[in-house]
Amino acid sequence: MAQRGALVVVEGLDRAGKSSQCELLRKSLEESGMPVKYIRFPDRTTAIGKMIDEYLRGQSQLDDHAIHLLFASNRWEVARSIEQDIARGYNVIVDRYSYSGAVYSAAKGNPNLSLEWAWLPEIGLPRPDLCLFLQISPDEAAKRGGFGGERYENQAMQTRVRELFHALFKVVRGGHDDVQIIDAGRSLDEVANDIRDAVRGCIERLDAIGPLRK
Ligand code: 2DT
Ligand code: MG
Repeated sequence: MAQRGALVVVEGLDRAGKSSQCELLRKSLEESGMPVKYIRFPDRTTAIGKMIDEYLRGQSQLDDHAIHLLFASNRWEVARSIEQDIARGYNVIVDRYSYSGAVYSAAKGNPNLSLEWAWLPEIGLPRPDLCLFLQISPDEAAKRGGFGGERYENQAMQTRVRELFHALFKVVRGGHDDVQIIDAGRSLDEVANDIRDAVRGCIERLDAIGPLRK
């Protein structure tokens, strides 16, 4: 059987360049003859994703816990297909994943929605072999243009999200080398080179990592 693919997650704040970098990574892997699939969360095309989209665009109101669980469900509904793609040898690049899920919900400041609570519905999902956190300073983010009109796209939320991403990565990093922080304040090419090297390193380590983890 062919070697399994790698599950690579790209995380970061808004305007860190996640989507551009995912596209560059996809191209670079494909050019080296490696099979690739790209997915992003939220996946707004499914029934659950449409509810998320309406919420984000301010067209519906939902309890903080309810929307949180919809975001998690939006991952669970494709968990099996991710596992199958990985088993068939595809390297799956994921634009936002459980980390955004836990952090954005906990950043709302609801006293009944802690980071710990927010993480629970993520347990059991396919675990990334590598998570690249694209780090960008508030100044650099501001230079890259104003906020869009969606929920969460405001300064207070972004500041809290930044703090919580760091808090979360401190926990998940313990004992693992599967989270790498990338300075995304540099040029597109510099960032892309670091990402490509990290992902190639991960693909080379797959034998040592063994089967896809939960
Ligand atoms: P995009 O701007 O990347 O479309 O994201 N979010 C995302 C959550 O609150 N929970 C999640 O589980 C995920 C994946 C981050 C839209 C917004 O949705 C937030 C920004
Ligand atoms: Mg956005």
